[in-house]
Amino acid sequence: MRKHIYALGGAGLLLSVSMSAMPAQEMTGELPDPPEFSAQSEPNFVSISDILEYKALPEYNEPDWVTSKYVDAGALPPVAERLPKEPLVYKAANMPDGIGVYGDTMRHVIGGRPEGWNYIGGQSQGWGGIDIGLSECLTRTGPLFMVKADELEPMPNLAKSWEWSEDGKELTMHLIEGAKWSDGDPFDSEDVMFYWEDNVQDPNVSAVPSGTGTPERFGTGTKLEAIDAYTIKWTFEESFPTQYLYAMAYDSFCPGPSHILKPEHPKYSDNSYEQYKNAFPPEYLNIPVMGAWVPVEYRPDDIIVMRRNPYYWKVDEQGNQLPYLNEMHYRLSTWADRDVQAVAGSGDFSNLEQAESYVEALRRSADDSAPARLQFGARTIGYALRMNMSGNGWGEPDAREQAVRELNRNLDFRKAVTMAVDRQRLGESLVRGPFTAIYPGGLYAGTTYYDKDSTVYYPYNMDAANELLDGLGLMDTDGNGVRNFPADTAGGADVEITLLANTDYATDTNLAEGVIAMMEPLGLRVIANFQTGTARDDMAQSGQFDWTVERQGSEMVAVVQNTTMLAPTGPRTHPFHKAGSDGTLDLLPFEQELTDIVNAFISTSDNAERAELMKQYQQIFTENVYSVGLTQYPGALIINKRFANIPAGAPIFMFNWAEDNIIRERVYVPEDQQGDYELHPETLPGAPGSDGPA
Ligand code: BQZ
Repeated sequence: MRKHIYALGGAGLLLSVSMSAMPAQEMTGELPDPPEFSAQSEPNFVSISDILEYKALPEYNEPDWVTSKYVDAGALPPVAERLPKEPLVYKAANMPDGIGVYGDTMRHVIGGRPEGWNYIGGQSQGWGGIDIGLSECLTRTGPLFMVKADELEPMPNLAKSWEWSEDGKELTMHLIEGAKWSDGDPFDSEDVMFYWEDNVQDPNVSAVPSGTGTPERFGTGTKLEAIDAYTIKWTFEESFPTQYLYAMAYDSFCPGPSHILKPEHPKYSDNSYEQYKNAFPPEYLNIPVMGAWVPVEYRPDDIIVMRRNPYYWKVDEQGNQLPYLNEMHYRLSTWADRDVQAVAGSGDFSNLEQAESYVEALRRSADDSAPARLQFGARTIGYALRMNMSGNGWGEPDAREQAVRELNRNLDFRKAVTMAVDRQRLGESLVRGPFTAIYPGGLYAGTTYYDKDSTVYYPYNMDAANELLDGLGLMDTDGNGVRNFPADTAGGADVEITLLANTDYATDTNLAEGVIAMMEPLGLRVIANFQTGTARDDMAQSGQFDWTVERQGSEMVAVVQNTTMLAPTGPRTHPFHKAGSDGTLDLLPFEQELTDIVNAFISTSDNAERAELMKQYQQIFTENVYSVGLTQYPGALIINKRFANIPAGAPIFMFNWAEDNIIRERVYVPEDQQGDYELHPETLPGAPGSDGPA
């Protein structure tokens, strides 16, 4: 039975000092092992050189209709002239089903909506693989799930090779030579420098839509310069910070078409930053891309159709220009509908990531006649309750919000919250069975750098939780069942906390509602602030929240991807602690320790040292309840059975999402299984005769 210590007068809230009567060790407990759940298939581990190389081939091919309707008609140069000197060549031996054939479509269903095509200006295209397909980046990491652990390094992509200086402080990168944007304009270092100088370095340009394209992602003080059209040089403060090669992949270093974007940028026009960001609305078709498919049709709330890029700079070993698939659909629906349509066969692809859909998806896919195969991977989907840890103004808090942040910054408060969460019940509320696991926060169990002995777990314990809040002087002074701030804080009002969550996913809101309910016996009134995807993302990135419940990024799964986001290593890098209005980060001592560990991890290439640093990271993170882990479970790739070249063991989420991991440009449909799904057959983006409006 919980006792209330009624108000002893206006005792100030000693927010920075833990006052718990219960010794810390009594609150921790043995972390239960996750229920046994083995991934259904394992990758065939290879070297990067087994996957691809860059070389000139004796001849090149393209779909016959491109030759007859476009090249022979003089609308396009011959394919050999549309390709770089040494295209990126995918090796047949690494293609699960070998060299493919042209034709057919991949019908995606997505829950996001396109804001426009200015990805590097901060716009989202609706996620679900659209931006991944459009935005080719200097390096690539999605397919790294199939690369041998001892050879792990980002794959070359637009940067085809690189070498470090003797002292490891300079990295010279060689760009692919002669590649072109989908409108024929040359790709070169001008595109790279426009992205770096006028987007990443310009604080007025919102970082790429996921908020990750900020200077600190590449190290404090890092410089980048163009040596010539196809050579760039990075200069770092650290020695051999190979980590930053991961940041040069999606989503943080994917240059845009400077020949189209630069004239709209405020530095080169009379445009405002808002006008620059919105200069290419979804209706603007045939935006030049380096990706395999180009947007040719947009019907609001209905569909985005993309057609093959005639200048795509990748081929197979027989010289066939990729992609094999002529068309991409992105049906504008909901994320839950993506699962339903993929299982039913009216869609082709889904990342089964909402645990509520698992049982039905498994049931529907169990039948031999089911149109799609469902393949579970490791537990790489995880949710946490994250608290706004800024005490100096990030997101411009009012008095109540500031008082909540001061609570967030108090360890006893975070311990009380974490011990009020019944994780077993939370996981079972999503799906019963061997899927969900108790997740205490920090790095995910089962991934490379995880160490259970370094993981501190505070089991469900309502009595201890209430005792901690009593000890913080948060009393229910008006007897309405909700604790109050002390009289000298937020006017002694009820402790009300807003909880931001993404309504695009049932899982996000279900977990948020579970947390809200579990805070009631703790005397905290948590109020739902549920927003749709883009609005939620914008509010989270700009600090307009007290707490969020959200699915975490690849930094918790892969560690080497988005590493700088593991701690507040820069003013704008961390998901729930960015700099205040004065540009400074008011880190708590343990946050500074985490930041120092992450920076040390980035600065060393010694694997044993990196493993040790991540154990320290996990210990400090979980001991201090940096975020309140909730649940963790495996995702499953649902893909229509007609597609070939789907790599074994492709996770839906690890270094990136499956839309990147499966290497869609190599995926094909055998001729005898091709569907009649193309909406603009035998057309090219923007070229004369194409359906897509110019
Ligand atoms: C996968 C992914 C491909 C973003 C998005 C979405 C945004 C976040 C996150 C996922 C969607 C799908 O995730 O849920 O399965 O297809 O697109 O980009 O959640 O709201 O901001 O980080 O990737």
